[in-house]
Amino acid sequence: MGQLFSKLVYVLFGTREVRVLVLGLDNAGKTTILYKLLEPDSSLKHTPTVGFNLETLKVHGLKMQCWDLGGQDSIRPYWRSYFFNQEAIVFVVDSTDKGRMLTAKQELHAILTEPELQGAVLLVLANKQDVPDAARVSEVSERLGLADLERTWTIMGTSAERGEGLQEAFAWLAQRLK
Ligand SMILES: Nc1nc2c(ncn2[C@@H]2O[C@H](COP(=O)(O)OP(=O)(O)OP(=O)(O)O)[C@@H](O)[C@H]2O)c(=O)[nH]1
Ligand SMILES: [Mg+2]
Repeated sequence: MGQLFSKLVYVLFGTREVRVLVLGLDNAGKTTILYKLLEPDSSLKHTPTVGFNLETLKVHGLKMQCWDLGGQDSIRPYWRSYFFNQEAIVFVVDSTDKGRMLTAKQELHAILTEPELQGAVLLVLANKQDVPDAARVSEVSERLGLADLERTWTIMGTSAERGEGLQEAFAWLAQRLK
């Protein structure tokens, strides 16, 4: 119903608002990504998110209401409280954290089985590509088992620290959601 209303507003007024979940393990860079997109010149260091941050990004005429949830182990069980009416998932991975790539895979695949998120577009961000020994995008894709996913998805490399790859990634998302 919410999505239908949003699409009707778009047809009538030319602006559409969508809800976007920003998920991933703690320390992946979710909050840094969100605020770098909002304020490209900022180099703020963020403390771990307890609860969530909610910010609206305007990308290609689309208003993205971004729900950036804390990724700590103890907080992850609460993610599902936010799944209602979300049209996209941005799943952020710390490409330097090879020891927790399997955990990231398990969390991602658990989310993707949620009935409320069946229609959601998936954007995976292999973040921290500025770090020399970070896993490359193809390796992250393989380790997360993305190849066989049956939904609209892509994976892109980003560096939130440098602000690289973020505009392109969210532009891809906007195009898919329009
Ligand atoms: N080198 C590098 N460091 C990054 C990058 N993105 C984020 N960081 C750092 O990674 C740490 C965690 O970033 P956050 O944005 O707080 O991570 P988060 O995913 O929001 O973490 P939680 O809120 O605990 O779930 C911070 O010290 C950031 O400065 C990046 O692209 N490159
Ligand atoms: Mg955070």
